[in-house]
Amino acid sequence: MTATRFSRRFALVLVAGLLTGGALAACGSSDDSSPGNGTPVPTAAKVVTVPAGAPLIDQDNLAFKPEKLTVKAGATVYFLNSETSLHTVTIDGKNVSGTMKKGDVVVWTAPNAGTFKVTCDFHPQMKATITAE
Ligand SMILES: [Cu+2]
Repeated sequence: MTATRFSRRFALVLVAGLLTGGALAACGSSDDSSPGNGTPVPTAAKVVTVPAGAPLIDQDNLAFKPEKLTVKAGATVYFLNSETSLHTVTIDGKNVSGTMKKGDVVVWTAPNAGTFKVTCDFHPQMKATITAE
């Protein structure tokens, strides 16, 4: 685990996958899909503390770090965007984060044992694998 150089305190969090309704103007995402077309986008944000030692994947230098993470099934995994580039957390093809700005933290819970592929909608080269066991 090497992603410990940044502060884990008081990061902005987008609660992944739990929020419905509302529409967030996805600033910066200018791909072929546009917001407001019926695709649910997480909107609410709150300040949370990432617990010390919690599973954490850092989005930095256009990469997920670490690229491989093993957790227990049901574990909460934190994702932090620590750079100015916009990113997403997309799990097995489903965007669970909306657009993440620098400092945003997204929480995702491994629903069961298995292997989950993590990608970013904006950067095809960004890949990580979470193994829940
Ligand atoms: Cu990205």
